[in-house]
Amino acid sequence: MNLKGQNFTEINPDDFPNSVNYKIGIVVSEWNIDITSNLLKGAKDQLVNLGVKNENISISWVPGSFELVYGCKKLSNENFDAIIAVGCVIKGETDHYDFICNAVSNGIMHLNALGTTPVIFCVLTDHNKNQSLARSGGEHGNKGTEAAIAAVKMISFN
Ligand code: DLZ
Repeated sequence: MNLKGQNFTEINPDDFPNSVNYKIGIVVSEWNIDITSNLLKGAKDQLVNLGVKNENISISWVPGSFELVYGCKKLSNENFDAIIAVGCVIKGETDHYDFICNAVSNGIMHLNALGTTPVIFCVLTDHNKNQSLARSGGEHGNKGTEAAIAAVKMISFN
């Protein structure tokens, strides 16, 4: 599979390996659930579009993006070929945003560096709700869709 330089939104499912037996775990944050449920839908729809069976897609919910790392760590000890972390952090008036963004991105990076199951980062880190809406099915597409493509690509990485 060579998709170098190709826009994620212009993929052809025929260019992908047979994904019928892939098992994917998706961990979703309840915080900003209107956004994260759209990201989840984008990811699920694209996985099915690429041939993954519905029954091989497992969805687990955590309270907020900070908890995504723990959720993904637990799933990485189970029998999944890839895990997708779905969250949405929106900047507020305090430094909370920076701490959560740093924690979740570093945490997921560590899971990838140390583990054997690819963990895909589908966490929006936006300055306002409009930016999040634009990236969860709006004018900038759906980052869940892109995360699904990344997951399938990483499973066949060698
Ligand atoms: C507390 C908090 C805040 C202020 N903002 C967000 C956010 O924008 N997105 C998100 O996913 N979670 C947020 N949280 C919740 C934290 O991720 C976490 O669930 C709590 O701090 C409990 O550990």
